[in-house]
Amino acid sequence: MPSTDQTALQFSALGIRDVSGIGLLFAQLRANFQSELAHASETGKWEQIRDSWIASDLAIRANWIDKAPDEFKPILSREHQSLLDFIELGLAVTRTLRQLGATTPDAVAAQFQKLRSKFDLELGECADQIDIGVTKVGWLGRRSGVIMNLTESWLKQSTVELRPIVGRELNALRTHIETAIEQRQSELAAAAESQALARDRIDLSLPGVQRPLGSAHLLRQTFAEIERIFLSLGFRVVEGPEIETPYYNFEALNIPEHHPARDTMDTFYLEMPRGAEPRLLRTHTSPVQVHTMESQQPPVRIIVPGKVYRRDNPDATHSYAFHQIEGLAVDTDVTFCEFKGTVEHFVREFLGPAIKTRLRPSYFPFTEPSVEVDASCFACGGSGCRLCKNSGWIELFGAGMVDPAVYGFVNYDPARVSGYAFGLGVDRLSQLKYGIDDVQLFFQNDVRFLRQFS
Ligand code: FA5
Repeated sequence: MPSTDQTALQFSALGIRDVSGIGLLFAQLRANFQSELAHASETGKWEQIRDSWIASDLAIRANWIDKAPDEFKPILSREHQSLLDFIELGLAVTRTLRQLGATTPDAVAAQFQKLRSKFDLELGECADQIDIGVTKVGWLGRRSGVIMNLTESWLKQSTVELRPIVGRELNALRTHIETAIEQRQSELAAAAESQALARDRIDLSLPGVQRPLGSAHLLRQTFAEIERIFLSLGFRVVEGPEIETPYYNFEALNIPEHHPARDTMDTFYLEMPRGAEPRLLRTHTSPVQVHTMESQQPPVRIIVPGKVYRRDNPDATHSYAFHQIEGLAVDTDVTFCEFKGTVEHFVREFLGPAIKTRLRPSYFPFTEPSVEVDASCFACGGSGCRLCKNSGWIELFGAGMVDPAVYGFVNYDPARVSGYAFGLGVDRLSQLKYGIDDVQLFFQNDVRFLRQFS
């Protein structure tokens, strides 16, 4: 018998090093006992088995518990006790009631009550669903569960008089076991769920995750500001292509080939297939004047925000890619007065109500007369300082009345319509307004610079 063989060994000879080894050892003993018991019911050698396991019990105490190192003693005692319970239960349920001395209804009831208490104790010690599973198999298992054993040895072997009582008690015990297991299972599931909920609980007192919020680039803010002013005057925002033909960028704006104005607007040309019409990056937003007038009849009141390109060397006031907002108003009765009033209104809105405006004669091929719009210096109020180079005035942008020659390119009747146009350099206006001495800062993406305007 392997069980007794093992129990005859000293604990140190078992080669056990940890708690799980002890668990396995006792699991093995339980399995041995059960198989011997199954065999005993067949052969009737029950008394022999009982005696040999009582001997094992004594050997476990003497050879294992007493000889084990102190740290293993408690677990050995616990496992030993549970083995004894297991043996006692096994021995009880495989004998007949008569063998157990239960020959009256009260004695039968007492036997069942003992089992019920045992079961309740065992179930109460179940810590998780696995423990419950083991208990369930032990009590309800079809092959060698307690109920199955009771049916064979208690019910089937009982006297005719006691059988109804045994049957009733057995049923009551089975129902009790089933209900109690179910209840304990749902208790454990609920406990596990509330534990999980507690683990996952959102702690509202924790500091939030701070995500850095971006903000519009200063140039975008200037665009928005300028658009707001002109939208309030009834202008519409339109956009046009950045890749243009020389016709729209120059010719239709009254800048024929070899015109000296082209020298100030050299740009980047695209590589095109041989024979194809040349394409360039627009040097100003003015071509959108032409596109718009081609596609609609007056009245036209548009502003055109966008990117433009020139072959300029980068410095504090120049970039090869920069931004403009074009303005165009054409109708049957647009006067120079309306032009001047609009420009003055814009400058006051954009730079402040105290700012004065001055128009200075200038030249653009597509406006006649042409002007440069100057504003009184907002840094010194007009008395002269470094910003205005002691002139008291700051140059803001170019503008003028639309040259009648341009109407010829878009099939407008110059005798019937009149209008004005202007071209704002958005980068330069932002530089002026916010005191930025280098236009390159707009394109370097240094957040220390950008944050100042967030
Ligand atoms: C023009 O581009 C005209 N199309 C403006 C215009 C429109 C006049 C309608 C009349 C009627 P100009 O070449 O001056 O104009 O450029 C306009 C503005 O663009 C300048 O005042 C300046 O603020 C800005 N600018 C020009 N070149 C650069 C550059 N390389 N980098 C940054 N800003 C520039």
